[in-house]
Amino acid sequence: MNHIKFLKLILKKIFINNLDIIYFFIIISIKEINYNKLISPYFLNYKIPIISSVIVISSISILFKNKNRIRYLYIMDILISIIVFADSLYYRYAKDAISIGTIKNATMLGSVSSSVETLLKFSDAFYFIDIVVLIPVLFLYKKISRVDTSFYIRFIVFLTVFFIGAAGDALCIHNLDIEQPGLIHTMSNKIYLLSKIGNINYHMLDCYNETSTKLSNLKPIPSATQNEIKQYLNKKDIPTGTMLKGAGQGKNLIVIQVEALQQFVIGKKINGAEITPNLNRWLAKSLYFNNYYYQVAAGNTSDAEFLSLNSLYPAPTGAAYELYPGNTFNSTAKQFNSKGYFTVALNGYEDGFWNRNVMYKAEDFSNYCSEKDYNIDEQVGLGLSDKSFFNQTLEKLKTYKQPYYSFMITLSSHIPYDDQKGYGNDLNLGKYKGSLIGNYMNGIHYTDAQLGMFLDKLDKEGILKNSILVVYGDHFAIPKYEAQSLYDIEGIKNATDLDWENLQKVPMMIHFPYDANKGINSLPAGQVDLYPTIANLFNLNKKYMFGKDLLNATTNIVSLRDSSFTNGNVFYVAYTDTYYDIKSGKQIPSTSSLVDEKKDTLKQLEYNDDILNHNLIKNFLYEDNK
Ligand code: GP9
Ligand code: MN
Repeated sequence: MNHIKFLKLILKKIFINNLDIIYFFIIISIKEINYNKLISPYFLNYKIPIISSVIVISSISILFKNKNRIRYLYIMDILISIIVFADSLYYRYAKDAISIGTIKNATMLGSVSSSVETLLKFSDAFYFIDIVVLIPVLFLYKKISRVDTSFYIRFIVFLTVFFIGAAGDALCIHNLDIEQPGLIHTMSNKIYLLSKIGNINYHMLDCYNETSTKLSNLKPIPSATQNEIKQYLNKKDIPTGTMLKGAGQGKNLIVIQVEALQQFVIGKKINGAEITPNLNRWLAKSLYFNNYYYQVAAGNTSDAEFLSLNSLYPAPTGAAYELYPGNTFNSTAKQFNSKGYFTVALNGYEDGFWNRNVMYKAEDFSNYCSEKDYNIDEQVGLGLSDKSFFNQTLEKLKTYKQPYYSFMITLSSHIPYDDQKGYGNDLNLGKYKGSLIGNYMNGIHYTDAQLGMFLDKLDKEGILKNSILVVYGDHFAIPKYEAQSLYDIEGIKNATDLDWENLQKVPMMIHFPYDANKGINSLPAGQVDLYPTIANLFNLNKKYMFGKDLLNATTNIVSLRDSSFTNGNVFYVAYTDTYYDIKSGKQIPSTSSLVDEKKDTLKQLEYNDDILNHNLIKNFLYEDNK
């Protein structure tokens, strides 16, 4: 009896002595599991990595003496809570996980900071309640006399607990590595990765990858790997046809990248009025690619440029424009320069936004007109109004020596789309009035009107007789947290991930002089394909491009940065590892040819990252010119 009493006393002592760790373990596990519930209803079973990672973090506290142990746990609680809270906000905004790359580009994410209020939920207070409530509790807890065990004992206990947690983590990471080879290193599908290994492990892995990539980039890449990549790209360079080859030779090239122009508004009416009447009219006079996906990652607009100007994929984390301005590119402007073209990029916003002032030099534009080269006489949305931008740009175009290559980026239709009212012929939004999607429809309606006026003027001035004109959207307009409004407008019930992906298209059109070659091309395509298509039209070389010449391709695979892909019939959604049949909308099992396509997507992304990290285009061009 005495023994039992003694044992009870010991257990009570251990419990009270370690109440701080037990409390920390429970509260952090709940916060972490709650976050995982938000991001991933599919993977709720993956509690082991979450709990294991909390065990690892808790185990470190055992090394400290009682007083410092509480401090350590309290600081970790604050830190983890802030991270989980920030991750929740970011997930609601971008349906993605924060990485070091995202943080590096935080200043570029103007649209996130402006939408923080809309993203906040009352339940977010849950992440911080304990931190406040704990202050008096900790004060009382400190008063309980607890004996500090010797360091030797603490170390042994630490090792044991740490080992249990680390083993759980290692097992989960190992299993994921078998299921999705390469994902742990490339982190190409961040949200899926996070849902499978938990928030703490994900951020630790991100820190590890960031450091190890930095270190490994210091080492040269083996020449065998370089050759392998070069050969892979050389195969893509083999011509597949001569359709419209050289059709633009000697003509101007005018490219307009339109801010947040998403495909769903094309041809759509709202209360009887067309949302984009001008674009609809010009698409009918052009070669319209209606199955064109944006392929951007964290670099948004800048990624759309990077893809379209270089036919390379964006960086897996962060923005390529921020990360690789020191690289050599075989860019569109570089090739036009060597053909004697005048090359210019034009955007009415801050000179250094998205690092453009630096990056346009790397991309070889001989001229760059930014905010400082425009008279900011009217502001709509993010900056200079599209109306004024187009009017001033037209005057600039008239002064350029022909042939020229001009690349324009519009501005006004930037999220939150609430500044266009009164600047144009406003739409009657009815029930959509005041909502983000309603504002967007009116915002893009404004841009459409300005674009229409600009194109009509180019036509009237005779410029289009001697120019190839390309217009496309940079990325989504409706963020995933507003997905329901998009489904409602499209009449989609019980939406699946495929429905979401089907809507992630942007219109792309090529207009030829005298409206030649007009029609619709439904080949699955993406922004990475623009440059090789232009290369065919202007007889440029197609070297070191991941994309395909859309005018001479009969099949195509569109790979997205998170390693999702589509061949036009099947869509592979990487973040749930699911194949969908596009026509029936149903999930289908994987086949060997789908697995091959998946492998090819992963290979391309890996090669792309090697090219970016080791500046391989420089080596390739150097070898070619030897
Ligand atoms: C600014 C514009 C905005 O010039 O391109 O970029 P975004 O926020 O859409 O990435
Ligand atoms: Mn944009």
